[in-house]
Amino acid sequence: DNGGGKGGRGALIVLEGLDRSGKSSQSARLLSFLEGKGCATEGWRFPDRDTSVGKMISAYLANESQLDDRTIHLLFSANRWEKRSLMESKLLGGTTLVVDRYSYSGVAFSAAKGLDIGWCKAPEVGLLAPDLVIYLDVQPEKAAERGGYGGERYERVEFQKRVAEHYHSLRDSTWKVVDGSLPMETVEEQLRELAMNCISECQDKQLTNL
Ligand code: DGP
Ligand code: NA
Ligand code: NA
Repeated sequence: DNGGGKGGRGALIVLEGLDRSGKSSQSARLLSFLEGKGCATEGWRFPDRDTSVGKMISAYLANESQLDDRTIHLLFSANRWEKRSLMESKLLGGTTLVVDRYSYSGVAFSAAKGLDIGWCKAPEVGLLAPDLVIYLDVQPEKAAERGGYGGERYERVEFQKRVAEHYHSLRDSTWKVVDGSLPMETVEEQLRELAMNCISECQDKQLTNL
């Protein structure tokens, strides 16, 4: 049994948004909802700080190490590449993945530093394409008010504003923008509906690449 998928593949569902947009709590809520529905689901997140590449990223974000902008960009991308084959086998085996951040973070955060967008996108080409990208839309100022930032490298309002602009330019047909300033339960309800529709629609669709 591959769990609720009626033999079809799992869905690749990505949550994107600024820091403190509510992605992590909403991912967790969505995950337990889908599990409760008997759907084979796993929650993933990028950066995956547990791998050796992820540990380098984590040190960089904590300002414990300094890396050239392009170097850290490629490490974030490598961190997604090192999980690609596992991601593919999970999806083909019928497991839906709810992923907290993906390639769009990669492009938006690096482009916000002034790197060329085309250059930023290039290493993402060939990673698995999401079936659904849910963008939690929160004003940078509002996000900053939410209990403040944790002190990591990118957690500054001016920088997050530029990230937001780049996110907006990345929207495509797989994106659904959800107003992340609505009450948590309302956001949660919208995510449930988007995810359930996506899971049933993509069962017979082929996996594609970015
Ligand atoms: P999180 O663990 O979701 O709080 O993400 C850590 C920080 O790293 C957050 O500020 C977003 C940023 N980030 C996530 N993915 C990437 C990426 O691929 N490239 C860059 N430059 N930044 C990223
Ligand atoms: Na963060
Ligand atoms: Na998060």
